[in-house]
Amino acid sequence: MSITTVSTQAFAGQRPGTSGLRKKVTVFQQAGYLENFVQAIFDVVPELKGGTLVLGGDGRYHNRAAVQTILKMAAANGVAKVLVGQGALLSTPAVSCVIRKHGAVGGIVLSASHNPGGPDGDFGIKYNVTNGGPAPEKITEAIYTRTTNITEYHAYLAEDIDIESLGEYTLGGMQVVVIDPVSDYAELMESLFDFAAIRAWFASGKRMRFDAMCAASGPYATRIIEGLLGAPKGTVVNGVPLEDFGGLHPDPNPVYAEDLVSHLFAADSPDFGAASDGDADRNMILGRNFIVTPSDSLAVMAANATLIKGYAAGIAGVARSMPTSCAVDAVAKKLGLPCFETPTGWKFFGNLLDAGKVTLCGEESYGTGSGHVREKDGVWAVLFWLNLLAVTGKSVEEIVTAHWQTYGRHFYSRHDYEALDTDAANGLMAHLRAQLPTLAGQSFNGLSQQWAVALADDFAYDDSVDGSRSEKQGIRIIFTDGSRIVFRLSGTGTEGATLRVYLEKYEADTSQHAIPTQTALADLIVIAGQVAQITERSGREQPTVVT
Ligand code: VG1
Ligand code: CO
Repeated sequence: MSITTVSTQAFAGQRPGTSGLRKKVTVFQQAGYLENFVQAIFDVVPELKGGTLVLGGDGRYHNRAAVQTILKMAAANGVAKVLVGQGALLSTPAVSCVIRKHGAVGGIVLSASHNPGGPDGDFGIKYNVTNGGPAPEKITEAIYTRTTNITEYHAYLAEDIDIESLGEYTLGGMQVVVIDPVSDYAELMESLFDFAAIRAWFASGKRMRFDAMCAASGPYATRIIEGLLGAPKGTVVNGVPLEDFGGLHPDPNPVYAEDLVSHLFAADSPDFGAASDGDADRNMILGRNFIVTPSDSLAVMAANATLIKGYAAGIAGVARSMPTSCAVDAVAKKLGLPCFETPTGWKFFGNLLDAGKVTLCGEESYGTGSGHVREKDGVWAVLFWLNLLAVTGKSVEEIVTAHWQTYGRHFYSRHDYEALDTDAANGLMAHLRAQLPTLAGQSFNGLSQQWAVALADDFAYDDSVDGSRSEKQGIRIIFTDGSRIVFRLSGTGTEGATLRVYLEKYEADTSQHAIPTQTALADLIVIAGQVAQITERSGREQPTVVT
């Protein structure tokens, strides 16, 4: 066999963040950088030898080159079979679906998700385990440790494989199958949702706009929504994945998906709008003249789950990441469902889903999903909402405002301060931590009321399934009325540090529900700025992105 062993030197800083290792493309283009990380995966997961690996990514620049490198390394490391998405494409939820369906040992996702792409943009790599979900911290830490002392990697010497068309090849003793990225996933969606009802909804003249943001969701949305569900051509826009996402920022929020928002707020607006991110695991939901916050979307899904085919028998429980609003908690309480609060990042939901403790999970960062896979799933969430619209005959706005009437409204916003000086950001967090012992009991003056702190801590999570503990997951300040301010630093950025400030206020009084969100949160915004000394320490008067 023509296997070569290449000596290599460890690179500093290969510790995966919230969702894999993300760096500038140019960092990954250094000789050995990708190879070291991939070899560390093979070294840490010996089961891959003789097993099946799933491989694909969000279509961004450098994916194709990385796939060729990884295929050769997989062959040299004794992998029996690789299922690779045609054109190197597989959305993150599709990787999860394919791992589970085909009994693979794991998968490698090549994605930097919502980060911009192209030669000057970002690249990323993430390992998913046998349940289809992101590797838990125990494994990501082992991979990281291995990268710190790696001295060689293995590769099979061969020509590149044609991954642009479906086919089967052999690379040494390894079988390579280039698979259709959509078909397994589409079949799973059809098993969960009432496609006939959604088809009838479109046939009745209802209109939708799905913005795939020139990223991975395009082929999935086009095949399912325009194909299987009969929506008119043109329903999916920006549906062809481009290596630089057309120069756009594939982050589905009102700031970066502004074009979609303007369509939904125009005179002849469609009934329903949606967008997804780079790797198609996020979703944004819009109605005519209406934006649904992700935290509310999760709560609405939980409250209405039994109306949806795949969840008609009821859901076991719900989980949300700590900074996500407590809207879903209110639903769980009323329906008598268990409700879990986990650290940020989908990897923390895996154990709960595997143990059958929860069915629906969500994050404030436009991520929702269920036990059908082990990743958040953008197109799934959109189909869930479409199914809900179809079976209720209601509009998005009617569904959400009725939800608020029943459960109260959790006003919610996230303020991001991007690309801060890393020392300044760390200093800000240290300053917050230093105040923790004395914050509880203190009162802050708002514009119209006093805000007394009931609890302040650095969130730690004890996994009830495997007993692992994750500390320092975000500073939370909880006020006596349940309102919250949460501070944490992003674990997905590639430039300096990003401070995320999460703001939440509960309002039971229906007459107050139409207040603009930033107005409703005005007191908390001021208090957050004071407690964290945001302007003094960051030099910023305003956040870079408000969602
Ligand atoms: C962000 C979000 C988090 C999400 C993660 C991965 O992480 O806040 O909720 O799970 O991105 O999503 P951070 O550490 O930057 O806050 V994706 O779609 O980028 O894989
Ligand atoms: Co993503």
